[in-house]
Order: sequence, then structure tokens, then C-alpha cells
Amino acid sequence: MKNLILICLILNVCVAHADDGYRLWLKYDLLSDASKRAEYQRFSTFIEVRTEPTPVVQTAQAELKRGIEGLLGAKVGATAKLKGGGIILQKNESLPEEGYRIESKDDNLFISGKDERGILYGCFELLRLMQTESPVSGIKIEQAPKIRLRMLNHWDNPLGTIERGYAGASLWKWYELPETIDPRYQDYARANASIGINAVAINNVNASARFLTTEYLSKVKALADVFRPYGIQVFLSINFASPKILDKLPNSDPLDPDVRKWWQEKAKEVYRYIPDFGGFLVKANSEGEPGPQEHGRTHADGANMLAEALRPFNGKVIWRAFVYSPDPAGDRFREAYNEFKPLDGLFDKNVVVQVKNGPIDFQPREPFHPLFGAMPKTPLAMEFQITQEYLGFSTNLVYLATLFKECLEADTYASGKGSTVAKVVDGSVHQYAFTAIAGVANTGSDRNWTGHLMSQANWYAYGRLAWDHTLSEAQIADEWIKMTWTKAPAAVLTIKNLMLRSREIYVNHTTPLGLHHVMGQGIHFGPEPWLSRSARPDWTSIYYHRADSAGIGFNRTVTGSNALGLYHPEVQKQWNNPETCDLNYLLWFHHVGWNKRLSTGKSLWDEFSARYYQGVEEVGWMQEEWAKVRDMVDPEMYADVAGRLAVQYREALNWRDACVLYFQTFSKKPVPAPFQQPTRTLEDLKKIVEIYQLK
Ligand code: GCW
Repeated sequence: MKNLILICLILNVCVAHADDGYRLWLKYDLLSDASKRAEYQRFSTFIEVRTEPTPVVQTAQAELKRGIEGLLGAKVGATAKLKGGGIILQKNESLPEEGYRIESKDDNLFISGKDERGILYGCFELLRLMQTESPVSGIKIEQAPKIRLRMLNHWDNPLGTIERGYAGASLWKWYELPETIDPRYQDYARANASIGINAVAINNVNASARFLTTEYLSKVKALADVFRPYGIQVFLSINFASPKILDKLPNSDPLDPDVRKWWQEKAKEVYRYIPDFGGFLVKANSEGEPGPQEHGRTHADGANMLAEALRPFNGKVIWRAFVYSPDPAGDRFREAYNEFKPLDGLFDKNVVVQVKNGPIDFQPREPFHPLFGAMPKTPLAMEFQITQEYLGFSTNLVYLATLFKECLEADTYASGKGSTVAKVVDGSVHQYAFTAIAGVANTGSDRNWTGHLMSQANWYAYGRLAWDHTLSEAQIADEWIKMTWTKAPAAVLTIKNLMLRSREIYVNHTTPLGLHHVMGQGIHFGPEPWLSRSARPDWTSIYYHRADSAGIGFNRTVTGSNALGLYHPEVQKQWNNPETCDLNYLLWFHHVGWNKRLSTGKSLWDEFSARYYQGVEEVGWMQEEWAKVRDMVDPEMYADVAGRLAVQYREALNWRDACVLYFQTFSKKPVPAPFQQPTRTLEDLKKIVEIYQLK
């Protein structure tokens, strides 16, 4: 028996485990570099807590112990009998909120936090440094988040499906709650805490009223109880018509005293269950959801009614600006701006307006939303989409930090040069009293959480950027790869390079040069540029690409919809001249002739069609690069990504052939050399797309 245990132990150490990705970036496997282990060992003999051991502090302590014991393969003591060589967790009131300091002093390592969350985040930072084998000796670093509320928004439905979710079912098992607590809830909270996420809205913004019932509040409470020790607050998406749906009030008019009273009572009830409840997230008068406009009231009236109900408890209203009233003659690009800009300054103090990164809807590339910089008196939250609704679901490798950064670094010029979107969101441009950012989650019940293993990086990168938007996409990729895949320098470089190029590759094989919204109707998967009829004109593809025999693209300049006029004049200057407009945004703002010579020296048609071919070739390049790391990463994880890259190649071919063949019917031009005309016909491609639309 003893021998058997010994053999197992040896095998455990020597044989590479097949990894299913469940452990994300928190594997804590033994570090292979003995000198690094020795360096870290010097301060890892004990952990001492010199502050009140609240649940969050206990989480921090337990995590640190777990991490160090895994990484160093040595036991960590509970308290100091020795003078030096340990880690001390303590408070330091002088630090900024949620901030921490890690400092090596007098033979010990001190992790000080302004508050319990600061301590927790400091512990995760130290573990990240160790996981990436970074130097820790003589360390003194201080960090604090740039944005207060760093949220995940789940579009999870009561029956366990996830709207736009591609990694299995919802993590929340509503029918088992509150009595049964899936251990996965805790693992989920832990992963979030490790990247500084401090709030989650757990249900779909297309909200069921059932979450506000007593029956469901006890379930939500059970989740909140699991998340709390990880510093995570719970929010609920609410259905604006709840008073009517749940309690048969004659209406849900926000100025009706009975309706207001209903929400006040409801808020009280919610806080009885969850004393630290975060607040309500609201999608109203958008895509058929109820809202104040049905009663002749504004978004501000609706938001302020909820704000009044939540105020006694310090709760927040997060009111989404994703609205586009049906105006067939208009331009959807302008709708949110038209509705919200006039309301600037009319929202109560505890209201935040949440704006998607771009004006249409989470496309592979969008210009930043024109509301950023235009609402000086209303705190705006950023809404990014982590789940890849328009970016190939969980079959395409797209590292989204590049997309996030492009938006965050765009300059609004709201108060002079350098007024980036990031600085609007972090409050520094308009001195917002409260700041927030949200990411639509890509998690689900798949063992590896996100379907595509590489999409774990998007969850990770979102959290890291929410904490500090100045981090570079390369640095974030670097640390994520080292924690998730390998620390072998050549492999890290290969994977990083692939990740950093992946978003542009996806843009090339789907929507180059600023083409947008030409994907399969409803499911938003695959190409459907020929889509010409839908329930609304702005749900078709032809509405957006406007291709004709002359050219392609949406004229949003002053001679067109003039949506460009919503931006600061300096921004307009960047985009309003088709000669100088960044090619990445060209078709967002201009209808361009097929023969028009571009800055690349090629005609628009040649450049446009060539990019599809390049995109496909680049997916082939990603496959080759991936093959290079085969022996340096876990075999099961390797194979999973290799398989999905092969799928992406096939899907990229579909995009290329569908778009080239379809737009060729307008341009009437040959595919430019050296590329070959697709061997399939447009009808072939239409059939494939139809299959994906079948019930
Ligand atoms: O992008 C669209 C999605 C809808 C989503 C909506 C929104 C939750 O296709 O599925 O609904 O945006 O953001 O409200």
C-alpha cells in the first residue's frame, strides 16, 4: 500500500496531467524553477493576520496559503513564532479605496489594504507575481482600481439558458437554490475576485419579473452569501413592468404614487434578504422591454423613481442606454444619443447610465459611442461584451483586450486632447462622483467555463482592464499565458503574438474596412450580407452596407445621416474625409466607390476583397503558429484549441466566399490576383447560412 502511494506521488509529479481548463488562470501548480521557489520561500513560512479576520480577509488568507503551498510545494504556518520570513496582512487607512500595498520590510512581506477588499486584491497580486515568476524580493508596489464598480453582467435566464451564451447553460441552478449550493458558485466568485471584479448582475437584462418575488429573493440571497466573502456585490436586472406583472397594479407609470410606493417596498424587501445588495440594472424601452416611455415619461423619470427607492440603502440604478426607437428614415447610430443627450443632468445622484462601447451593437470593430464625452453631468458606465455574440461564438479565437483598448484609448476631446473614453469612464474628464464598467459575461456550465479556452483570456483581460485601463493588451496576455498555458519563453511569445493579431484577423475575414452588421439574422453567426427583409429595417444587412453598383458603405457625413456630427469636431476631422479616414472606419462613415483608390494603393474593391482572402490565410497562419507550441502545453487543452481553429478556418472560408460573391454582384469586378475566384456559388453559401437559421 505504501509503495502504491509512493508510486502515485511520483507519477503525479512526473506525468503531465491532462487539463480540462477548469482551473482557469489559478492553477497554482508547483513552480518548476527551483531558484524562484527558493526566492519566494524566504517570505512564505507563515501568514499572519493583523486585522479583524472578516470573511473577506479569511478568503484572502486561505487563498494565499493555497497558492503558496501549491506553487512552492511547502507548508505555510498560521502565525509567526519566528521574527521574519512571513507575510503579514494588515489594514492601512491611508491607501485609496480597495487599494493595496505590497512591501518587503524587516524580513517580512506586508500586504496592506485600505479595506478588506484591498487585502484580498493584494494577495491575488502577490500570487500573480509568483505564478508569473516575477521578482518579489525588495518589492514595494501600490495599486488601486481606477473604476469603482467593476461588474460582470450575466444574460442568464430563469430556465437555465443564456442569451448570447456559448459555453453551456447558466451557472445558476435556480431550481436547486437556495438549499443546494453548487461548489462552482464559489469557484466562480474566486476567479472574479482574482481579477478585481467586485459586482455581478446575475440575470438577463431582458428580465423576468420572477427575480423580485420572495420565492426568488431567497435564491438570490443564497448566491449573494457565497459571493460576499469574495468582495462581490449582487445586482439584479429588473423588469420595469414588475408592479403590474407581480402585483396587478393598473400600470407601471414612474410618476404614479402607488407605483413609486411599490418599488420602495420592494427595495426594502430586497435589502432584508441582502443587506449589501448593489442595485438594479435596467433595460427599458429597448427591443420590446417595458419602460417609462409607455407612460409618456422619460428615461430619467424611470431611473429616478428606482433611485428614490434604493437611496435609503445606498443602492445604485444602472440604466442602460442601449435604445433605438424604430425610425426607418433615421440612422440607428444616432438613436441613443438623441434620447439620452437631452437628459444629461436630470438623473439622480445614484444613477449611472451604462453605454455600450459602440453606437450599434458589439460589432467586431466600432467607433466609440458618441455619448462618451457628451454627458458631463451624468456618470456613464462602459458596457463591453465579453461573450462573442458577433465574434464567432466559442469557435473563433479572438483576444478582445485589443478591442477593449482601442475603444478605451479613443480620444473624445470632451475637455481637450487626451480626454480618452477611459478617462471619461474613470471619471477624470468630468469628475463623475461614481464610476462603473460592465462586461457581458462569457461564462457557462462548460467544464472550461468559456467554451473556447482562449476566451478565458477575455474574461481575464476584462477584469484586469476594469481595474487598470492603462495596462497593455500585451502585458495582460503575457501574464495570462504564463498562468494558463506555459512559462516557456518561446511558447509564450508565439501564443501572445497570435492573440494580439487575432482580433484584426477576425475583422479581416468577416467585416473589413469598417463594414458592419452583415451577419446571420437573429443568431448573429456567419455571413448574411444579402439579408434585406426583417421585422425592422435596421435589423437587415442592406441597411448597413448600402452596396450598389457605385460602391459600398454608410454615408454618415453631413451629406448623409450626419451621425458623425455627434462627435467633437476634432473627432469628426479624423473620420469625415474619405481620403484621410482611417481605413478601419471607412465604411462606417462613407459610401465609397468601388474604383476609389485607397491609401494602400489599391482600389476599394481590390482592398476589400483581398482582406477576406488575407483573413482566411491568417487563420491558417494561426493554425501553424499553434502547432508550434504543441509540445509545450497541456495536450488536452492544445487539442481543444487546435480543433476550434480548424472550425474557424472553415467558417472564415464561408465568410470570405459569401461576402466576396455577394458584393461582386454590385462591383462586377474580378477577384484581384493572386487570389482565385471562389469555387462555390453564392447559392451554395446561401444554403449553408439557411441551415443555421433552421429551427
Ligand atoms: O446585442 C443585442 C443582443 C440581444 C441583447 C441586446 C441588449 C440582451 O442581440 O440579445 O439582449 O443586444 O444588449 O440588450
